[in-house]
Amino acid sequence: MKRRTLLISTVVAGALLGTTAIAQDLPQLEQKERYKVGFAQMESNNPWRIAETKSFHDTAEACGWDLIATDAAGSAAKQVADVDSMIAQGIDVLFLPPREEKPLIPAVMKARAAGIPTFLVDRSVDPAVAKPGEHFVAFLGSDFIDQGNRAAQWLMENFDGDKGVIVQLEGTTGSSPANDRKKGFDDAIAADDRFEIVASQTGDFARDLGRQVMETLLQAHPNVNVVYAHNDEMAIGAIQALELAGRKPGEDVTIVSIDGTRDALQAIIDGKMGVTVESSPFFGPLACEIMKKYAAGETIPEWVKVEDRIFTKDNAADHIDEAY
Ligand code: GYE
Repeated sequence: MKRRTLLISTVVAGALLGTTAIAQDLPQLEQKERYKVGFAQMESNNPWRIAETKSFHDTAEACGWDLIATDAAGSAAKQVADVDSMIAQGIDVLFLPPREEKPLIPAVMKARAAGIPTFLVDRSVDPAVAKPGEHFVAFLGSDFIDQGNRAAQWLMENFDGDKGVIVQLEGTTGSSPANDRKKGFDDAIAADDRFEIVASQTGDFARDLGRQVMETLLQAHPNVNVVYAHNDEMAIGAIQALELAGRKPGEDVTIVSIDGTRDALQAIIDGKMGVTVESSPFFGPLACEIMKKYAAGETIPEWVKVEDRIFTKDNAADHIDEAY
């Protein structure tokens, strides 16, 4: 069965904190047949990003979008420039996955000043500076702290050795998923004294860098027997490095990760990876739904939270056909 829509639960966290979006303060969006929509992608060097961009393209026709999609090729500065160019082209609405939490704040502020409603998708910006309901409408995405937490929980429940020596491969430095997936995992694992995190380094969410960093860390910590990667691409890179070094991922090294890519589900089926906590890239339909509600004058929660599943050997084969 194909699953191309995200499960969401809307969290009105703002209401509890007294910071509910005051719709009239934000740029409005009129109801019309067609919209000029900007989607400023950060990079296209991995299956997750490619699937997300495709999801926006696949949604465009049905949602009445004339879509302008750009690719910042891994540069926050180019992503800001891409948003500038979209503003100059007169977009009605902006969907922005900010590569890093701070460098993309100027893009959010410029869109706000130009009167363009902005929705952050899949990653967020530093909430101390740019706020939902004020500078942008809402963040559409996962709870990254919870994802890290669930990866740690699975490890604590399934690790059968005496001592877990963990290497952590972090995502892009300064990005919201890297910050929060680290926090969620580190906080949870600290409660179990079987485990020690001996190294935690960035692999920039990229397979090849994940492999290189793992190669280096293996030399410094040959006794590593757990790898926690902030995404599947780095986990697959780590598996390659481990195998090259004669290790047996899934047997003498437990691999835990996040995303749910096709290669990760295959690695689980092959017994090389233990778990991947889902982080879905299929944001197009959700973006359409929330944009239409906003145009209709509905109040949008500051965080439209995506519900994530978990993939293990018990269900990976059931989901590999829908993976990307
Ligand atoms: O996990 C990763 C991608 O921002 C949630 O970014 C996203 C993350 C995803 O590069 O694979």
